[in-house]
Amino acid sequence: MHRAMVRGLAVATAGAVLGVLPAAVPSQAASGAGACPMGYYCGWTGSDATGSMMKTKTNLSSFGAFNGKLKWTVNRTSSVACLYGTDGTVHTDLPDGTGGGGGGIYLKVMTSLRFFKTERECIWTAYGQWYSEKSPTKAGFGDINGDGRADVLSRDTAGRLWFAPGDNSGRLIGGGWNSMTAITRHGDLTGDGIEDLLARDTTGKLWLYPATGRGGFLTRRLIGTGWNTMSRIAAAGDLTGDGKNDVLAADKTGKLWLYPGTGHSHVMPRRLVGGGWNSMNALTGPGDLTGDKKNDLLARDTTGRLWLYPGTGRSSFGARKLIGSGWNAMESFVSVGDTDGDGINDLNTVTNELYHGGEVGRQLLYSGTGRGTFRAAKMVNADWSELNGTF
Ligand SMILES: [Ca+2]
Ligand SMILES: [Ca+2]
Ligand SMILES: [Ca+2]
Ligand SMILES: [Ca+2]
Repeated sequence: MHRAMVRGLAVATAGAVLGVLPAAVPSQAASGAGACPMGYYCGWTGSDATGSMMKTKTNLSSFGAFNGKLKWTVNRTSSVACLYGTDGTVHTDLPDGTGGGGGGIYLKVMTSLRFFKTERECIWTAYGQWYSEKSPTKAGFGDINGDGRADVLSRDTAGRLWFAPGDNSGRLIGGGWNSMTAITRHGDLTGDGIEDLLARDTTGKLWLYPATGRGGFLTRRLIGTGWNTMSRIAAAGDLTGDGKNDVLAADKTGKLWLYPGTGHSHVMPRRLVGGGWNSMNALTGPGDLTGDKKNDLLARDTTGRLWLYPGTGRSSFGARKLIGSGWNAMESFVSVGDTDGDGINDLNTVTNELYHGGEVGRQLLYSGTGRGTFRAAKMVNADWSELNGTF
């Protein structure tokens, strides 16, 4: 399947990713797309897979004799093929399986190719580039490796989970995370003072991944089963006032439940917070936003309004306050504490197609005032599209 990369891609990056790679070697004349073996990317000098055929299963720094001559291609690999042109054009070509293939005027300038697991790697890193200032106060949560900078976890469309420590770099945590139907953070649940990770798999098991404090995770522990009855799972730090971090979950009937953490990788019997939470389609725990040192909750309703639920520190929330409307233009909420270095918790978001008429994948910073409000959004990065979740 051919897809043009759009959304304002930085064309100038194309040259930077190319190293010294073997050039294409012409193959024998072929009479159709079927001549392209499985596992290969093939190109032809004629339309509809006619003329001379080139094939490759490795990156090519040059198409050699086929530079500027291709009229038709098929991708029989299991990778995304990224084609780069002399004019800076980048074209992504998804795997075609046994069928597909296609051509277009864009092929006229294409001279090199690289294979990746995800589309966004044609021009970007596999993870969203994340920068955070060192916070003068202990983040409480948001800082997985304990260096004072809030960290972000980024899942790519191939299911790899990446650790982004806040200096625009990223490190692979591991693969297979697309089997998780919910991922949330916010707090140490094991009692070692290091922030951990929670994830629900497709069978409804809720897993705790104890963090090492160095950006990695230890062998997971089962928290419980039956969590498929929950439409949303969130954590907001300690809500009960005992200093141990807790878990929140809204079930499919709209009840919001609080699972008090024991601080020993378990949760205690749940308590009902309230009903009617079916009107909310996002929950996120930003820490204390109101300045009373009690953790709060943000919830977005189905009309796009964002509500602040101030925590009482006694397993409940006070009267909610409206933050504003239009928040349905957010794909993800990233609540990782203070990220601009003033010691006050902030909110970061990633935009979807509703933002400014289609500006997908913008990472916005809403700097907290510490009084339950945010300053106007600042766009920090424009390259957070085509991810499968940011946590
Ligand atoms: Ca950190
Ligand atoms: Ca821990
Ligand atoms: Ca508060
Ligand atoms: Ca801040």
